[in-house]
Amino acid sequence: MTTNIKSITLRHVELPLLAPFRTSFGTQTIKDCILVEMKNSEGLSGWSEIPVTRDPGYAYETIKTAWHIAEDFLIPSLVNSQHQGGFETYEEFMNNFIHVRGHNLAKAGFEIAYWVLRAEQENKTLGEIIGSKSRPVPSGVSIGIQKNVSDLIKRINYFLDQKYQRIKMKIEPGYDLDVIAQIRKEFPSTPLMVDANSAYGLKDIQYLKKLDEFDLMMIEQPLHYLDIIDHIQLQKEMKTPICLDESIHSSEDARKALDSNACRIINIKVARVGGLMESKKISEYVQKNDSWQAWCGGMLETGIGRMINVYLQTLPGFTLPGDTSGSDRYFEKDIIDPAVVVEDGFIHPPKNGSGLAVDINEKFISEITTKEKVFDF
Ligand code: OSB
Ligand code: MG
Repeated sequence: MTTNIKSITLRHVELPLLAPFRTSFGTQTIKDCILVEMKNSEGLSGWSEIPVTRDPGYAYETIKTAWHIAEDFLIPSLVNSQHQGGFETYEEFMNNFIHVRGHNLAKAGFEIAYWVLRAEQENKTLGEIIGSKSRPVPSGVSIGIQKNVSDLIKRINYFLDQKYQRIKMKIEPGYDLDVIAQIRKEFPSTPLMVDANSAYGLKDIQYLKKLDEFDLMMIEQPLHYLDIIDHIQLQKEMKTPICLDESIHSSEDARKALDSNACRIINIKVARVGGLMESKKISEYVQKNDSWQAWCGGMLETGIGRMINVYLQTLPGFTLPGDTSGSDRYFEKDIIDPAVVVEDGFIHPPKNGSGLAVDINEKFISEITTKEKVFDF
């Protein structure tokens, strides 16, 4: 099926978070991102989200770099190809990005918008178009660093009452072993994991080994954000599975990390790995070995990015609860209708409809848009 792109609109939106989200790399109080709206010649729209922030705390990409890469390279290349007659295949579409190295978050925004638009054109849900069968998605929650342990306990109870299926707590030096020990004591059988966001180094191996005591599902990204090699050494010393997030930028990275035993679990973030097809490849690769698993990470996405994550996780390789929580965990009001809800620990993706199969609240989006540009093809 040919896709004829008529226009692309970029919008920088800002949505206040209900509570600040603190990690070892910084504190976020506002969710900002770039929304991509890709329109075809029949007036159908494919929406996606580039989950960049103002500062390069999690990834090197920011609102400004993603806008620059999109405006000056990705979109002009798409315009040029479109003038030679639309996009016959997915490969034809992706070929436009091979002359840009890196910048996966920006690229993924267009890759996903392409699939959502294709889904709209073929009257299928995004899940169907990426080849998955609908199923309820088990939901976990990621809890930021709190002021003290009693606040953290309150926060965990609040989410367990809502039946979230696993708790992830952020850690950093000084807020780790003691805190985890107290949490484990309070919640002896709760599925629990920790995420260090690269706050430790090889010098901490003996210290990190002590985490094996707490029956954690995994430790996420303990070492440097680009490292695979040092994690091999750490995983050799630890019983607890290591999960890599920041270090994995492609299915090739995932293959190298898993094959070398740098980790046994991959946190798949669709933006970080450059799109839905790369994510699917990783989810297929982990199925080659019984001791490997994958789950879907989060970037505090708006409803648009959140629905994309929901459909992605209906693929069979996603075997653990992910970080996709209900919209009400982040925002007073979401930009989609209905918002994402967690019922008895599960999100139920729409089975009928096309694209994301939810309404996009364009009026609300225009109220929270701080910069907008339309690129006509
Ligand atoms: O490391 O997984 C992470 C949020 C922003 C940047 C990095 C991370 C996170 C989360 C939150 O852990 C996941 C979510 O609730 O969307
Ligand atoms: Mg992480």
